[in-house]
Amino acid sequence: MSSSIRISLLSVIAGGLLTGCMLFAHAPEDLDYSRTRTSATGLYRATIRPQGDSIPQGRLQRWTLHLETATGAPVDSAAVAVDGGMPQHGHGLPTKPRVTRALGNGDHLVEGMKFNMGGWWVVKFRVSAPAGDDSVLFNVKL
Ligand SMILES: [Cu+2]
Repeated sequence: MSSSIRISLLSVIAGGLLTGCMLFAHAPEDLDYSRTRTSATGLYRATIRPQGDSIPQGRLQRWTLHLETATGAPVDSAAVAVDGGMPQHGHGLPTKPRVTRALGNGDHLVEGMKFNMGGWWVVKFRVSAPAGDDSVLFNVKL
């Protein structure tokens, strides 16, 4: 291999590393941190209400998830799975939060939420209800 080829290969590798680091440094600037969001295919509107309204770091917490249909009817009968993680770190949630019960009027209790570091998190709820299956994603910044 000639030395000029070796140098250009090295610069490609270095450039790739640099780009990777820059991706890790900042969350995308256009992220929507709204606490009310529409599900992926538009079947539901969901609102998260963290306990005490703020989202602490490193502490187990309960959330309320409010679900309604696109036309605003509360959704009480639903199976909801919780997933999430930090897209930039490639890891999931440190706990396995669960929706443990319906509280009425479209509200559902989410137990076992925990965020063990600062930064950009996503929390995804997969909803199975009579109106159909859909998922809704929230961005959370700690
Ligand atoms: Cu992380």
